[in-house]
Amino acid sequence: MKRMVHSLQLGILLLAAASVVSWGRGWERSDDRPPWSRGPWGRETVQEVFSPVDIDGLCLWLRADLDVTYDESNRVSAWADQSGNGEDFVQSTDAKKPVYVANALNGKPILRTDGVDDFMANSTLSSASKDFTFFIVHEPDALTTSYIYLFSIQTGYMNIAHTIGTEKKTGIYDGTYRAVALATDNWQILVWKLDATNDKIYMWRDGASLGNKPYTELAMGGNIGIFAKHDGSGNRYPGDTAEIIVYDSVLSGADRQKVEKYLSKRYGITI
Ligand SMILES: [Ca+2]
Repeated sequence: MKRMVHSLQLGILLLAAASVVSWGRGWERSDDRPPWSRGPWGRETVQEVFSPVDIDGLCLWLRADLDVTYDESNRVSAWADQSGNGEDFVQSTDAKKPVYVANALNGKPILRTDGVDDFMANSTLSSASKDFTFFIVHEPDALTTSYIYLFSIQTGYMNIAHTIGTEKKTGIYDGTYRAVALATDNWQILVWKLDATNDKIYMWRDGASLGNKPYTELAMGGNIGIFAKHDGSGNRYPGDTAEIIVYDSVLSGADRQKVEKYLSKRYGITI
């Protein structure tokens, strides 16, 4: 009789343990929230699930599937930062708001900008670092305008495209246009690594190196704009954007690949 009680108790314990494990994995596999907002068991149970917050230096993280504020016409007034720094981007003028489009890329939503007047602003994001790594998942509609900027500070810009002769090049403007590679208008994971120690910008598209160019250090601060110049006054981006991740550090090759794999899996973009 005593042995039966023991085995009954053991069975209950095993059942309880099994339900804790499967609940924890369920949280991780859903991948609906960044890890800091998940339950503690979820984070500890499955270590192999990567999140951008796992790498030091994350200063901005915008995802079109989280914390996007839009009205009945899908016009976006706020895109909330997931890095934990509260660096939300906003737009209060209806005509300048991007449009939220559900189920646009691998079942996930995107923000669509018209290239006419749309942009979003942030006046508080700053960093003492001169090293940065940018990841932007986007698809330009067209590369017809002379200059197209995705992320702009007052002294520099992440170019999607600018015209050199008859060619459209992607790179950076740091006081000088640094054309790293030909621009393309497909869905892509584009990476800019701004290395202040070596004074170089390195770029990758879908995990493949695009090469490098000299780079003069830029400071992150002041008015910052996405989808246009920092003040929205020009060089606007017509196209779709799914996710923007920025570190104020130079990522190692292994860490860059972790982020690329994470984005590739989320959006079904082959790297
Ligand atoms: Ca507009």
